[in-house]
Amino acid sequence: MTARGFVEDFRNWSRIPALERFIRESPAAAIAAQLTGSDTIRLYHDHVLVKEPGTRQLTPWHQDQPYYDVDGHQNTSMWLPVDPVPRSATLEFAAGSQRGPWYMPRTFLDGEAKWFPEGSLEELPDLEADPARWPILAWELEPGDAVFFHMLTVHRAGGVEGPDRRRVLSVRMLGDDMVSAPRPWTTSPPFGDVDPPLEAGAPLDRDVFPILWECDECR
Ligand SMILES: O=C(O)CCC(=O)C(=O)O
Repeated sequence: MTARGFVEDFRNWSRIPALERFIRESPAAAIAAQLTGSDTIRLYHDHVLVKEPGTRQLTPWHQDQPYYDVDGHQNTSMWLPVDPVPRSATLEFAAGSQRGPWYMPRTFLDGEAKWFPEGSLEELPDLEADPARWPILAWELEPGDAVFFHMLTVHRAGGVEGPDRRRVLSVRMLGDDMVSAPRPWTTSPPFGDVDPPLEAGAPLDRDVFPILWECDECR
């Protein structure tokens, strides 16, 4: 998907060996196991997010899980930049928002409700209007740094100033209590190719969601 200078791509691990190697062999999945308290970590998907130089476009406040087709709480996304990311262009998180509720997912450019029907989920609160309720956390990052966050954490990212690109790999990972939540709409990213399809509440036991990490006693 491209929105002006914001270029995204998903689910490339099975056709790019270096990406698959990184996802399987880096410490990311072991860190995800520790953070989520899980015995097993599966890959949900990889996601590349590039902001070309001078892309002023903000990524607006949102949660990720309402765009997906998974339920459960033991999950995390790693966001790993390969360029230096100044405070103005980094991810910002509303601390505590991972406890829920789920907020209405909308298209970033025109605020359209393409997923859950209008009125079926709460709208995002005005976070900046209530800084005591919603402390904002954000870090300037160097290549090799990474932030991990829950798929319900409300977050946003700034635009990019000047001549530099902001290239990021995100790895979305699922822990023990995560199950399939089929949707009647096309999710972002789409998983219509999962064969055979998963029932609601089923573990994500398919080759497209490989196990990346298991505790020693679970092997
Ligand atoms: O990289 C960005 O601008 C937004 C990232 C984001 O929303 C995410 O990784 O979930």
